[in-house]
Amino acid sequence: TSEKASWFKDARFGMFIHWGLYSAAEGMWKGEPLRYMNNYAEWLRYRNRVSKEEYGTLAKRFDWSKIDPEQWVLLAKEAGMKYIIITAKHHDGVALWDTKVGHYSLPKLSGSNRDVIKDIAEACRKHGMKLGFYYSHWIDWEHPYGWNHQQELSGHVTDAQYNQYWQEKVIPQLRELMTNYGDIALIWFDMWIPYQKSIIKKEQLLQVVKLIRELQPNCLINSRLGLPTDAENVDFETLGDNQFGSNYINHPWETPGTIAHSWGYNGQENEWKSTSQIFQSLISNVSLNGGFTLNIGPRANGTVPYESVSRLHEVGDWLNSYGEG
Ligand code: FUL
Repeated sequence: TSEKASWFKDARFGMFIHWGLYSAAEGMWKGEPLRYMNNYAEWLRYRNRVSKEEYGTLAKRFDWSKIDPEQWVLLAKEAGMKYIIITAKHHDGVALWDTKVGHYSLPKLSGSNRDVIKDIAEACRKHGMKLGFYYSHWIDWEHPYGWNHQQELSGHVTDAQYNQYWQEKVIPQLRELMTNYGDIALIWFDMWIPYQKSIIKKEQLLQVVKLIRELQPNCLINSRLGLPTDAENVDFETLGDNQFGSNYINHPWETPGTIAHSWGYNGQENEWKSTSQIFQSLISNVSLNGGFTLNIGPRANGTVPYESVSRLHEVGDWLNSYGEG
C-alpha cells in the first residue's frame, strides 16, 4: 500500500452524493415511473429514453436560492464521515461544474452562474473535509460516441469514434477537475468491467492515470477505472456488496452503499434501509479493514430527504459516543 493512501485506510466512512439533472425529475418522466432493470432514478434519461434536449430542460427546475453545498458538508461531518465524493459527471454526461468543454453542463443549461463543484470544494476546505469526484468515464449518454449500451451492443461506435469522445471530452474535463478546484483527495471512476472486455483501451486508461498523477500526485484512483490495483495506477479497490475476499487483503478498499434503493433522488422511493442495516455495513467493512461510502441523493433544491438526514444523525451520534474520532 502506498503512503498516500494511509489517510483513506484510516477514514473508514465517507459520503457519496448523487446529484444532477435526474434529481429534478424525482424518478418520474411525464407521469411515468422509471422503466426497466435497476430502477435507479439517476438512470432516468436512459431508461425512459428521454431525448437530450428534453432532458436538458430539467435544469430549469433547480432552485439556486436554496442550494447550499455547505449543508451537505456539515451533514457529512455530523455523521462522522471523513470524505465526500460528488458526481461531477454521471452517466448522463452532464457536468455539474462550469466546464469549458461543450455546453452540456448544469450552469449552462440552467442559466445560473453557480458552480456547485466550486461551492463544495470551498466548503470542504473550510470544514477540513476531503473531497473526491465521481466521474463516469466509460458511460456517457450525451456524447454521440460515449458508451451508451445500445451502441455498444449493435457495434455502432468504432474505436476511432470512442477515442474521439475520450480525447475531446474525458481528458479535457478531467484536466479541468484536477486543475481548478484545489486539492482533490480521490477520484471515483465507475465501471464494472475490466478494460479487456470493454471498448476502452488500456492506453486510454493509462493516459488518464498519467494526467491525474501529473496534476494531483496525491489523488487516489479507484479500481473501477478498469485497471487492476497496483499502486502505480490504481490506489484502492471499489468492491460490490459482499465481494470482499483474501485477494484484497493488501489493498485499501471501500464499498459504496445507498440509504435508499436509488442513488439519485427518487420521489417514489420506498426502500429505505434502517439505521441498523447501515451500521451493519459500516461495521462489517471496518472489521475487514475496509471503508464504507454511504450515499445521499439531494433534491434539485439541494435539500436532503429527512429519511437520510435522520439516519445519518443517528450514525453520527453513535460514532461520536463510541468511535475513535
Ligand atoms: C453504478 C451506477 O450505474 C449507479 O448509477 C451509481 O452511480 C453507482 C454508485 O454505481 O455503477
